[in-house]
Amino acid sequence: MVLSNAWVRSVVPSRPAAGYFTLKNETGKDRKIVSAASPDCGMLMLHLSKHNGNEHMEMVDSVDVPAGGSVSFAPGGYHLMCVQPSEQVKPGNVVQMTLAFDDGGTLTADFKVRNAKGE
Ligand SMILES: [Cu+2]
Repeated sequence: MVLSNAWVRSVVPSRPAAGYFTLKNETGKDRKIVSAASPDCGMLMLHLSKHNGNEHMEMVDSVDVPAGGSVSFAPGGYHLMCVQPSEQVKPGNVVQMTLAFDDGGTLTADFKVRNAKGE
């Protein structure tokens, strides 16, 4: 699994923040992301944004990452929802987040915190 462009958008400190990344599956086997965790988030949930007139998002149980393929968590689609950001979650900082997979494996990476404009 190769993770790139990992970042968190912090709009208002202490309000829920969304985490984004691109994950490439080079394991040769289909995998699913089944959960996520971070010491700086309280709960870290898998969310999917939907646009049906209003901004709306729902929790998902898992996200497929097919063998040889990749998945993008990006504004307007899948994201990690950092429910209770710690004081570390502010633009310029880096926080660690861990993804867990259906085979029991995990991947921990540094996520750069950016502001509302993604800067
Ligand atoms: Cu969300």
